[in-house]
Amino acid sequence: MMRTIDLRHQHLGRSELLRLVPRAAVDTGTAVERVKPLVDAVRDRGEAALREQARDFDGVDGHALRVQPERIAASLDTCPPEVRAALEELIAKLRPASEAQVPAEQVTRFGDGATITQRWQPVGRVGLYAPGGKAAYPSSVLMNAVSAQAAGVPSLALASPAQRDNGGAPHEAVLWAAALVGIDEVYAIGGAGAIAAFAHGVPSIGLEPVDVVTGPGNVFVAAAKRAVTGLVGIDSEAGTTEILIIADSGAEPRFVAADLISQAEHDEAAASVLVTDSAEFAARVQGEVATMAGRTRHAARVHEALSGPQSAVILVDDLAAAARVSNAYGPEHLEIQTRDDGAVLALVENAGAIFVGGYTPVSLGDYLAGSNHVLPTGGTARFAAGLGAHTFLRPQQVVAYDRAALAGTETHLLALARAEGLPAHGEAVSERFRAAVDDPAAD
Ligand code: HSO
Ligand code: ZN
Repeated sequence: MMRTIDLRHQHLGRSELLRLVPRAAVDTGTAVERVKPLVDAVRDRGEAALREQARDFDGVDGHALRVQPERIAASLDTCPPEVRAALEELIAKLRPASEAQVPAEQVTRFGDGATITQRWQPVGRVGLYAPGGKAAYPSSVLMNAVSAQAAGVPSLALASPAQRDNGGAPHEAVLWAAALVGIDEVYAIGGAGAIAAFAHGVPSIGLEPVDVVTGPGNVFVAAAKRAVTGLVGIDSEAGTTEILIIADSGAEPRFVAADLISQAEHDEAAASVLVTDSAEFAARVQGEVATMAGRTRHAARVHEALSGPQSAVILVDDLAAAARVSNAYGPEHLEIQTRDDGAVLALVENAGAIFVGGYTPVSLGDYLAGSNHVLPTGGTARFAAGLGAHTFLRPQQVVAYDRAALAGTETHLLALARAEGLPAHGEAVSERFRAAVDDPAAD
């Protein structure tokens, strides 16, 4: 079902690998032109524009744009107990793992009276977007919300499209997640309009502008995030999900096949890639995929994803070559199932998150590992990290010198000020040491 790319007996450089690895093309740039008028309309006309967009895109009219806190809490009455228990377990594991992402304050000293303190300051207010329809994932709401809370963000708002069959409120599962994680500011606003509302604020419904917008969405949500970048920060333009598995003949073909299928279930454009040094193992995985994919609930979607150009089985000479292919691809999710996982892991550079061994499937990370499942896609793992507490933190350097320490810098500082032709910079230091000036700290 998956096409085979044979890279054996070739010594390919990084740019050749980049050309050969399968990759879905997404054109966010074109979508930006389409969403720009929607974003501008919300900026200029606020609530009226949001109501028009809800009518046009969600088929909902006259609903409450802000969900009452009592309604959020009451949603838990409809949450099956086993789902509630699982969401609570996810929160309990996400919290410590996210808090561990907050770096400790670091102080650098230059002698007694000079310190640079590196502190990590949370942003003040965050807007979390949760898609509706095909992708109403309470797990993703928690991944975003717990990260922001672990960072210490004091104000959190959530938006998700109004659902016609839920009285104009967002998807019920989104409300469960909000209730369990403690978000009481929720808006029934969807798509580009929600991103614009977060960025610009909507005074008539009490929606204050935010500093950072995060959360997954379709290409139009990604485009809207790009359109408001600069005015606010964003997490990333998360694209369609990807899994790349490095496996050798010591792995269990059924495990590998099941994991390739699990991510293909998300979307027809999802990418599932196996990289192996064993043609025989590859054939066994292909056999398992063919049997298992036919039995799964979303068989048609899985079939389309696995047989699409973005998915493939890649044959390589050895596991070092497998790691090179993976590094060129920069997968959102990388699984390693080999006889020596540690040795392969040591060769891995680019990946959103790495799942080691036959008993660490990506779906564990999607739900209950305690790690975050909002990860860089489309090769952006080369330079970007997954979502976490750090997404909501800014490093700030706090500089504090006393009189003696400043005096110790004067000669060099004056030399640099002269060299740059900026004498007032030097004066700002020399002025403090003129005879007539008393040391304010001395009395
Ligand atoms: N695999 C998706 C996340 C997800 N899976 C949510 C299930 N629910 C992108 O990492
Ligand atoms: Zn998933």
